[in-house]
Amino acid sequence: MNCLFCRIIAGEIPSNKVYEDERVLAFRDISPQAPTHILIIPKEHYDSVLEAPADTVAYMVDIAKKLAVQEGVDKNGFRLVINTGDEGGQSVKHLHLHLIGGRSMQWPPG
Ligand code: DGP
Repeated sequence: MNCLFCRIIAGEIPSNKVYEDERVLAFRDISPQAPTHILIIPKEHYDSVLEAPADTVAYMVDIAKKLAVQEGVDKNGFRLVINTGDEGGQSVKHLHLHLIGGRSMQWPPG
């Protein structure tokens, strides 16, 4: 298995888990861009959002909303990001949703 996030799901690589169920795993980003920076990933491998069924993406967003409340960033606001492809800045080719919050953010991003 050469997918980094599949190896995290399998427990071969440690992660700081914040949520897990039969469909998704959520863990803290190794290089946090804000006080809250969590990655929500499907347990089934999809290279990117382009390959994933809509219900999988919707489920990931639903979990992200719950984690935003759990993290206490729902009141002040947060950002959900799915980087896709090379120009989209996707470095890990396993679909992941970034939940980023806890500081003020500008738009557009750099
Ligand atoms: P992206 O650039 O959208 O593909 O985001 C990939 C993110 O994955 C990036 O913010 C850093 C994070 N990351 C990379 N390797 C690891 C790892 O081994 N553990 C954790 N927790 N996060 C990782």
